[in-house]
Amino acid sequence: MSLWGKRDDMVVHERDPFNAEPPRAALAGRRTTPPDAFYSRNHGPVPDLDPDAWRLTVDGLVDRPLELSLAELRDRFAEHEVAATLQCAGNRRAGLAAVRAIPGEDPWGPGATSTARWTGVRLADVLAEAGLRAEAAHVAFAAPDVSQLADPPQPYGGSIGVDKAVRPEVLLAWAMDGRPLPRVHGAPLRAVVPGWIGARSVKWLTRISARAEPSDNYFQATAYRVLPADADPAAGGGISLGPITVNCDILRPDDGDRVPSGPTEVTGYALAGGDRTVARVDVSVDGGRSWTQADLDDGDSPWTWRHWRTTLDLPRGDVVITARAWDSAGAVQPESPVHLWNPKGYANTSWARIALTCA
Ligand code: MTE
Ligand code: MO
Repeated sequence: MSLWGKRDDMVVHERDPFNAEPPRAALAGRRTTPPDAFYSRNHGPVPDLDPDAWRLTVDGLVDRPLELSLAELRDRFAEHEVAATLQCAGNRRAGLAAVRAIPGEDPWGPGATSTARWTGVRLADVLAEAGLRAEAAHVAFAAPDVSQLADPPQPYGGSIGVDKAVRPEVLLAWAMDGRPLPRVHGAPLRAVVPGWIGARSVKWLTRISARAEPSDNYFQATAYRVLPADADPAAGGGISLGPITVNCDILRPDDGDRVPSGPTEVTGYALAGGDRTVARVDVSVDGGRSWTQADLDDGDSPWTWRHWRTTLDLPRGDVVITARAWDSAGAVQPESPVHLWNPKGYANTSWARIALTCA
């Protein structure tokens, strides 16, 4: 039986809370990810909110606090659509766990990355209506789901800087690919913060608070931070993750495939994050001594991944293909996950790698 309307071949890390990613093949060559293949990352049980009873509170450092029903949100603000890729900070954690164990965290593969067209209103418009005060420096999101894995249990939330919050791409979305948001993806309303780690795109949104400081929610203050390798993850500290850093993966062929030798099409995606764009993707069959530049598609918006493709002449035997993306600021993915290992296993942006057997 399919879980939460997802494909049967999803890699399910946990059933409850539901955490699942699509196989590479489900992402390959598709600009948007069908909802039945879109990864799902949940820290607690999925809430079942009655859309008629649901209200969004906007408070904190604003002149006119608001309480809005879904109908009021739709009537009072202009509707916008943004195509955006979400990527979990735990994407590719398995590559870090191979360097050194990461207890208590799921070993996500390459599939905690998916793209949709999101429809809703601009957070900027709602904040303007509420009269955002000059002393507001952060905008916090809160939701009713509670993680039982944290000790003590913790409700979900997070925040983004006000500079990002007032940008036109940041939405309060009620639809995904033109259909009502599925429950598991945050119905009736979620934040969509393109270019930032998925954790800031808070689902089942019930409260938006303008603040002088970042949210003190556990998932902002303690989790989703890159700690020094020798730190105790429960102690917090470290670097708070916001904008994504440049990343890519190989989507076809799949890791472990047996393929004929000779000219072979290799495809994948690259995602820049923040305000940057993908500038180039290099692909190598000799561990990075020589590189071929892949062809990149346009991407549906500045906030989506770009798919890339190239044809490589594969020799017989065991072949490792690597890929690395460069962004518009000249940053490139680091070679090895050894450079990136951190106690919670976030932000593995090391070179993409697949191993093939070529006959
Ligand atoms: N919002 C709430 N309320 N609860 C959550 O557990 N998970 C976050 C974010 N928003 C989460 C949440 C994380 S870590 C990610 S990566 C994205 O939602 C995943 O969004 P998706 O499940 O729609 O793919
Ligand atoms: Mo995430």
